[in-house]
Amino acid sequence: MRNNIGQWPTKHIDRRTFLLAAGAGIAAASVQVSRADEPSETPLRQRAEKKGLVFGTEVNAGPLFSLKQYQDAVLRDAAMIVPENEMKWRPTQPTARQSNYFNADRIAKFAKDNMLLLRGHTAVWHQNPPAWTKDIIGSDDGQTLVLDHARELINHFRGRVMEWDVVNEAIAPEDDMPDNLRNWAPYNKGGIDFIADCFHAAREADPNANLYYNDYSVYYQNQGHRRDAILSFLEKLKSKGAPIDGFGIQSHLIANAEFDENVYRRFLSEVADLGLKIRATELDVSDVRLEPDIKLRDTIVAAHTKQYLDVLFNEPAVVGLVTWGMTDRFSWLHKGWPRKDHLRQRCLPLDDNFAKKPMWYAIADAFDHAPSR
Ligand code: 9MR
Repeated sequence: MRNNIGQWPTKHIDRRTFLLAAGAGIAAASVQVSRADEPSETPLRQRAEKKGLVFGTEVNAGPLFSLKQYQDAVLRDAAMIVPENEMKWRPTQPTARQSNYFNADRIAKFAKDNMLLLRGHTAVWHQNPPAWTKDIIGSDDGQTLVLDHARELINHFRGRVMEWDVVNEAIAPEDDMPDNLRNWAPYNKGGIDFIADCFHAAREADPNANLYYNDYSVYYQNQGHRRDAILSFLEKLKSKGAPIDGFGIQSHLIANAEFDENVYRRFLSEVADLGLKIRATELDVSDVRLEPDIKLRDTIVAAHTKQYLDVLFNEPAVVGLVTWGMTDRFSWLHKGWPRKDHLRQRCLPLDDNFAKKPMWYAIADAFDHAPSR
């Protein structure tokens, strides 16, 4: 069945949207008197665990260690956390001779103290090398520098990180390079063999961590070229013997984009056929294309979340879901992709004041209806 969210009216809620919304438990969201011990309020982590899945969220050290409501929200709903920026290359190695794991270590300790699983994000990413690496990355020593960084980072967290995004966002068909790799010097010089080397380095640095390739924009109708490119890339990586365990699907969704359930279902099963686990690693739903009305935005965002997660959780290779934050208050989207009317986006499960939004109930409902693993 084809669901063209792009054609939903944005002023009035049509019957299909209403039904999806109702199915997502959105009615419950409008009941302001709900109590914490009611079944409808059962935390997301428990609902996920019941199905053999894991619910997690991205965290940022700033609010995590200064804002009680933020920390409470994380501890209530999440069984897994991933640092938003703290493990990236720029903050962890500000100069060639100096490593700084202060914030990343604090988050790792927080995970341990609270018995949360920890994802590592991310060892190899074209977007985040510190300024001092620029000339070296472009030179013949570039691949070695990147590999050494991956090795050192992953080794530092050995035994503490359950799963690493070893390589992030390496596919860019628009760059017109061999194998659809991104136009970045280490990829230009080493190709997929270099990426396989990154995975080998990661496995050596922490033999017990699960190793993921992480990427975006594989969900919608107009992203078929990226689906094809990523599938063939993963296939080649596997056939070269790279120790890769899973594919992280970022899931930065767009309310009102054209989503075909069958196309996405098929894509997930093709990834699974490669013997890979799948995790949605960065879910949020941008409302940039929607009219300002809050109720309407929340309803459409929740309905889209539910529709997407229902397809995702039906694929047995899927192991869980991580949202790119719990609360609208700290979403990257406000700066990364601002609305034209300058209103704040309502893209995450909790609003700016940590109240549950229809999106929270949509995730809850998707877990409740997910087949057990
Ligand atoms: O949310 C992150 C934002 O705070 C950073 O400025 C940005 C650059 O490091 O990265 C954002 O997170 C990205 C993630 O690391 C990879 N996938 C896309 C995310 C949103 O841009």
